Amino acid sequence: MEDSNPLTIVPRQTLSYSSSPRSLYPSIEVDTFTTRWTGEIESLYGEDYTFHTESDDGVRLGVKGQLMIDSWNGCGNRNVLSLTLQGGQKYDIKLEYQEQGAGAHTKLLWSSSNQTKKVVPTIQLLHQQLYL
Ligand SMILES: [Ca+2]
Repeated sequence: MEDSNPLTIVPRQTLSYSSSPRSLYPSIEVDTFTTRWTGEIESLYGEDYTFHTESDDGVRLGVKGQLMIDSWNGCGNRNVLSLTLQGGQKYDIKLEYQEQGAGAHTKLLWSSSNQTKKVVPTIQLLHQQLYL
């Protein structure tokens, strides 16, 4: 997949599919699909953040142009990434997800000393594009 050809420019939404994203985009297959979401994430505080991905199946997370979590061939993944962010800054972010079969879900959560662990809220995600 190339980033130059998004199929969908999505309204702001969380990166949390409790089932397959097919519920939102019925044109994709039930199994054996990949998605790529790109956009920006805006931090709230200048401090250390922990990003958490939860997915069935594989996931890759890139922040600031660097691949930070690479768990592409896993199943039932839970990954953690610690990163220092500046308050109120915007950072490029890319979340790729693949589904091989059976259950399908993915989530991007964050936590820091000033906020409890939760799905990254919609308002902190900007310029979203989704590649199916
Ligand atoms: Ca699966």
